Amino acid sequence: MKIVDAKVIVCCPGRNFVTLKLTVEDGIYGLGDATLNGRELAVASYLDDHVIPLLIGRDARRIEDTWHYLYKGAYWRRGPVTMTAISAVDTALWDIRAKSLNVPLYQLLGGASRDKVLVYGHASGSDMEKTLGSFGHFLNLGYRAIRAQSGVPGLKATYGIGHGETTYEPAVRDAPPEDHWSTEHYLRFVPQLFERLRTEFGPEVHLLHDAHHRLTPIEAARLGRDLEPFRLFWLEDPTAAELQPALRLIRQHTTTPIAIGEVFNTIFDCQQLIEEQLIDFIRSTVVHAGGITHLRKIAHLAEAYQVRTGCHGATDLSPVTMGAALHFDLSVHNFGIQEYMPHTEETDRVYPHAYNFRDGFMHPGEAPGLGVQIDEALAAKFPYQRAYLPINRKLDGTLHSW
Ligand code: CS2
Ligand code: MG
Repeated sequence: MKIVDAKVIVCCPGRNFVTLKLTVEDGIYGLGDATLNGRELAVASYLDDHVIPLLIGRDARRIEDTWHYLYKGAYWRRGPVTMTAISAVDTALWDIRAKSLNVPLYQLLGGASRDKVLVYGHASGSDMEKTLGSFGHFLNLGYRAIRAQSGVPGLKATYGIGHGETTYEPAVRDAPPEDHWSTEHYLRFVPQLFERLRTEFGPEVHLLHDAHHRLTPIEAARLGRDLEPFRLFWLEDPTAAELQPALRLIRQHTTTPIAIGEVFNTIFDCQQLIEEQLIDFIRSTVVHAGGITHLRKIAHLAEAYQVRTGCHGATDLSPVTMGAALHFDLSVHNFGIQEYMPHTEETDRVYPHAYNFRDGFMHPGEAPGLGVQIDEALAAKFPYQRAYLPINRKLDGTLHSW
């Protein structure tokens, strides 16, 4: 089953996506997402200039071997560009293999461990009242788990807030916009928000929140403690986790569950967090953490330590990642929850897919492979447009994590 063709498709149906399409001798093709928000063309070049020449003629069934061929063969290890490129190849190979056997991918991953995949939606608003309104809207849509992000009094703009009715889409054309930040304002406000959410919406709904790497460990410990009465499902990225031992300090002070890992790209980025049980959920997903092959290794390590998965699923990951993640979620034993932000209608038309949402749960569908296709003619009508994530400064102008 030789790979005979490989191409990188870059398109912008509302936001930029990079997709790898691999085709084998008998015409079967597989897709892999290669999107790295704000740095898309670096991965496109990595694939076009360095990886694709190595793939033509290789046996598409040798998925594990190809992973090591690209990882060890590069000599230079890890990093988001390399690992996103490897992820795309790996995902496309799994897609091809499952299609060639005429089964949905999850059947090759040990089969279904559950009937459906719990997902969380994204409530947000520029102030407390609007966030409560948005939260009620998500409950009406059937979500059982909802992340809440709100504008903070005293700050002009902050992370995670949608504009009007539109889905939250952080990338902005041309130059990166600047947000402003005050940890003091934020730490005063967030517990009030969650107190209101619990009071108005009761004890059943799962509440989630993302601090987006902005707190020091001791500030994060305080926030976790202040949120304990409201029983969060998780507090995400309370602090930047390049420094894994920092999580020890947070753990000593709070029982609020912690989720980390959307920016990680290998098992080595979360090994200490998992082995010391410093987190409760690992957020890494298919596109940035080495594809299905590597993400399963992360999940298996986590299983031994009772850490559950909670894959990243923002709209800057294409429907190809969403499809792949849902097969992974359905099959892996220690699944926790899946993030879900529906894509724009144009994106869904470019990437027709079998996955579906009902009553707060999703399913990858029964189509062979990932169950996600690409309409290349339509994709060509949406050319790439350079875009950046915002940057963030403290009120005195110091650059801070966004
Ligand atoms: C986020 C993302 O979904 C999340 O939890 O933190 O929105 C993240 O900011 C983007 O994926 C960055 O590209
Ligand atoms: Mg996040």
